[in-house]
Amino acid sequence: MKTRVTELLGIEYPIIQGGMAWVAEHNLAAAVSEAGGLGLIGGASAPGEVIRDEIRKARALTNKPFGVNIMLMSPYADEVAKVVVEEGVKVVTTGAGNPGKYMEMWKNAGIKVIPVVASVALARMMEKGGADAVVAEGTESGGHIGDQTTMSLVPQVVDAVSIPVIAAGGIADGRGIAAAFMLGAEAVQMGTRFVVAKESIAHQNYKDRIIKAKDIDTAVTGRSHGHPVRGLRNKMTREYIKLEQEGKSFEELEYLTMGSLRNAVMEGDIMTGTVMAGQIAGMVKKEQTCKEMIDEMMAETEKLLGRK
Ligand code: TUI
Repeated sequence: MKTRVTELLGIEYPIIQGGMAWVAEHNLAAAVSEAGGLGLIGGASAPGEVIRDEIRKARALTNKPFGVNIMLMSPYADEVAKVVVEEGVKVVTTGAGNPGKYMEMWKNAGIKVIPVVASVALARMMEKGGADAVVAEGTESGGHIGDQTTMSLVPQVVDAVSIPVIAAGGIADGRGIAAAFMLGAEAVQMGTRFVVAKESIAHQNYKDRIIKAKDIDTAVTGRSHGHPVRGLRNKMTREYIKLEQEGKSFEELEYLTMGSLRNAVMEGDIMTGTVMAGQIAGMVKKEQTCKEMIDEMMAETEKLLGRK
């Protein structure tokens, strides 16, 4: 299935794996790339040298292209932005901010730059700044989110820019991919489904919580202080939202989420940890290899789009 995105990135299938903090490490990224998609190493809040090591480990596992996601709220964003250049990474995606200040450095290094946006305004600004494509990410996504749904955001971004648009948020099977194509997207980015991949290092408790999730099981914390984060409901989200309703400040709430994503992903603490996942978790029902997931989804997509 060729699109401008598969051509731009030199990949077989129009599927990009989300740059999920803690989960998107070299094993998952290499497995997705080996299966014909684009794997990403999540820069998250890790120091530059940790990401350098991850890049080298991924390279040892695959000769296919992979990328790095740079989380712009990270205190190490500047460092990681340089490491990707030094290591000759071919694709960078960004999240949770405006990557404008790094654009020139990345473009000069020949890196394909794909910012994640949650609005038409930022998509337009990114196109002007030289972005090669954008990911339009709807509020159905897990983690840090914007306000608009994928269904309304994607076609509006498609109409506003001429660079290719990658849809994200609420997509976890061939029906979602086909629907995204109908909205004008030329690839999709998926996170939640890949969390439960066999190659994913997420703790079994985390995977099982996603597999058991129902449609209504996510909640959004942090709306009151402007950093909304979607995850699966648990003791932590209930407490957080209760305290937010009582008007507690970000500083007063911070203790609830310190190290909480790591605790959930690495230690399996799904009660008081942060179990980031998208609304589509209710549809993710089994652990498979990345190759099984991608082959199954592409067959379904091609059937629905009448291409096979
Ligand atoms: O970035 C994400 N998802 C994330 S980042 C993350 S790490 C984190 N951990 C704990 C608390 C908070 C964050 C977890 N999930 N997705 C991409 C994304 N970017 N979604 C929305 C945006 C976004 C939002 C506003 C991008 C730009 C923006 O405004 C930029 C500006 O300055 O105008």
